[in-house]
Amino acid sequence: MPNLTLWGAGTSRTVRAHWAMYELGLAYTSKPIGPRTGETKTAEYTALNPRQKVPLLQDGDFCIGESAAIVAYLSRTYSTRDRALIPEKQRDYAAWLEWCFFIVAELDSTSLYVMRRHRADGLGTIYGIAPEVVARAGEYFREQLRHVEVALADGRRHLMGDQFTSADILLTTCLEWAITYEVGVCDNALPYLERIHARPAYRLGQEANIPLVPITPVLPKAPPA
Ligand SMILES: N[C@@H](CCC(=O)N[C@@H](CS)C(=O)NCC(=O)O)C(=O)O
Repeated sequence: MPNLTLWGAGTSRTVRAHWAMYELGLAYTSKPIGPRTGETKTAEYTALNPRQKVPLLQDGDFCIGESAAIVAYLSRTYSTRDRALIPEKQRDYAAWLEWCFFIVAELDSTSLYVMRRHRADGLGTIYGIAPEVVARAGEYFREQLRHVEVALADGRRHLMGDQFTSADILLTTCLEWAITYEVGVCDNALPYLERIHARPAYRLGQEANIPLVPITPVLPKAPPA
């Protein structure tokens, strides 16, 4: 019986791990701490994760951070014949890895997270409000999404075809994030999202990701006058 504890709730990164737990039918303890609440900065949490970020997974005495790595680890460790979130065949595995890196590097870190860091209603008060950067990052996101549009154009149900994988978890969170930011998504993404939203584990993962207390941002101290 695994001893799994998942730290973090309330963000597009934390939901990935909650959702994967439900896809794999795993029981786990949730510690729904939030970013910028001070909870990631406690001595207890910093000892577990010096990066002071969520999500973080504890599996017994093993700790792993980075949402994409957590879902990959869970899939690799706890997939069964009926529930597997990673393809087995070597080239399918390579293609899956390519999707994961593409989504995390190009869609998340280089586009959506850049927008979040520089939007006035995001983290702009910390990293600098920069409307032009936000607009360009949105355009870059749309350009990169061409890769998704072309792939889904052949009518596949999921990124890897018939098999739902953790790459679909990553992509869905980025598409939803882009819709929230009114960047828009490509045409083929809409029926794709409908298919994904019909998954029971999707809904359960969303519910598990609701923070117990509202996240109140801790703003940086004003610079000395
Ligand atoms: N690349 C990381 C990003 C994690 C990350 O930036 N998490 C944010 C919330 S989405 C966080 O924990 N920030 C901590 C804080 O500012 O207190 C992942 O995908 O897990």
